[in-house]
Amino acid sequence: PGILAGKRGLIMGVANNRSIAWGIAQAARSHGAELAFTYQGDALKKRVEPLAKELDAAVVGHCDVTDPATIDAVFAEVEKLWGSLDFVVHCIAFSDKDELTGRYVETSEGNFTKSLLISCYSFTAIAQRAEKLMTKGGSLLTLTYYGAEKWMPHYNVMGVAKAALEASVRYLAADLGPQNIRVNAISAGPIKTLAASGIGDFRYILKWNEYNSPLRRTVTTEEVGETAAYFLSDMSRGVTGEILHVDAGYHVVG
Ligand code: 0WD
Repeated sequence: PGILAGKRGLIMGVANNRSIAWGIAQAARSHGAELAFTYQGDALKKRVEPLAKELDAAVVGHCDVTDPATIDAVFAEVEKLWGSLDFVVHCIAFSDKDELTGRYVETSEGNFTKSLLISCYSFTAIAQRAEKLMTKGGSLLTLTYYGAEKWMPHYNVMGVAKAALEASVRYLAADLGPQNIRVNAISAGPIKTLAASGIGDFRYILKWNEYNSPLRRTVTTEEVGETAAYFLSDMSRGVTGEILHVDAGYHVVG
């Protein structure tokens, strides 16, 4: 049996088949997990439903993390479906494209608040709901980026949001550890997805990583997915509060 056999998990943040969440879902399924997906809005529903079907997964409804009632609704659906939960994968981030270019100092209060709410607080909001269903322990996983640790061109308010997200991984790990709920993040190297296409000069960033990372290439959603499977499984049972780079080693360089 696979390392995730018998485990049931919720995948949040699939937009299409290039999403990191989709790479994680495929890996989790290949290792034996049973999955449920959320989608954000009707446009994505049409994309997510056929993808879910490919992995024999349930679709538990619309979730826009700026609307707490929709978070409650999808967790209520999960409870109805399974009664308990073993893992949640949070692959959700947003910032106004106009502020993912040029100078961070120009960030507006409105976009700052929205970016932090969607890209950082939502993970805590999800942890609050997941805790109640993780009666036998569990694993919460989020996605971050090197721009949390170092200045990166154009990443701007997302870098600030990811720094806060990484700090919240540590605080959540301490709070939920006594219930054997582990909280970790993968810091992924740049991958061409819908969200990434909003970042200024993204193609240049991809090339830069290709030329300069120790492995002299970028990473794939499959590779992020395999590392995610480790975090979601009991193979990582002694690991919490960790931020692991899956970035072809770029973090040792820049
Ligand atoms: O290079 C990259 N692509 C990296 C991405 C490197 C390192 C980290 N990441 C992170 C992102 O910051 C994000 O946290 O990985 C996570 C997943 O992003 P992705 O796979 O790159 O992007 P995408 O396929 O676009 O999925 C992000 C999804 C949204 O898609 P769009 O593009 O439609 O905004 O986040 C979801 C949505 O499905 N999302 C929301 N979900 C619920 N409520 C919301 C919201 N308000 N806003 C965005």
